[in-house]
Amino acid sequence: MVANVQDHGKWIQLGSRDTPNNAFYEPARPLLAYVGSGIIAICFAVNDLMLLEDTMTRWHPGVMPFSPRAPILLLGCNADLRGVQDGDRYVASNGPNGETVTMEQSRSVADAIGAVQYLECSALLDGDRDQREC
Ligand SMILES: Nc1nc2c(ncn2[C@@H]2O[C@H](COP(=O)(O)OP(=O)(O)OP(=O)(O)O)[C@@H](O)[C@H]2O)c(=O)[nH]1
Ligand SMILES: [Mg+2]
Repeated sequence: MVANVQDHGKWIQLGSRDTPNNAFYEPARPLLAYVGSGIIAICFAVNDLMLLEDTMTRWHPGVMPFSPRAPILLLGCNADLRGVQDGDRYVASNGPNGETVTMEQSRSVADAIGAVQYLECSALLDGDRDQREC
C-alpha cells in the first residue's frame, strides 16, 4: 500500500509492506517486509493478550537482525474491542481475567522493545483517520 501524507507542509510518500501471519511466508518475510524498511510497525490486536506477548517473543526478535536501526512503532489494533462485553464476558481471548489488553500493558511492552511510540487504531471505527496517540 502506498499513501501520500503531509507532515509540516512537506509531502511524503509512505509505502507499507505487510505479510500474512502464516507459515508459507515465514522464510521470505525478512526480504518481503523487513530489509530496507525505514520504520517498523509491530501490530497486535488489543483483544488478545497473547498477541501482545508475541510482539516481544516473536515479532521483535524476528525483525531485529534484519532492520536493527529502524525506529519501531508498537500499534494496538482492534481498539474498538477494548472493554466490549458479550453478556458478562469480555470479547477477549487471553487476558488474565478475560479482559482486553490495557494501555499500561501495551506501553510497558513498547518500552521493553524500545519502541519510539505506542499508538492505537481501529480499522472498524477510524477509517482513514490518523491513529490515536497513547
Ligand atoms: N472489531 C474489529 N475487527 C477487526 C478490525 N480489523 C480487523 N478486524 C477483524 O479481525 C480479523 C482479522 O483481521 P486481519 O486484518 O485479517 O488480521 P491480520 O492480523 O492481518 O491477519 P493475518 O494477515 O492473517 O496475520 C478479521 O475478522 C477482521 O474483520 C478492527 O479494527 N476491529
Ligand atoms: Mg494481514
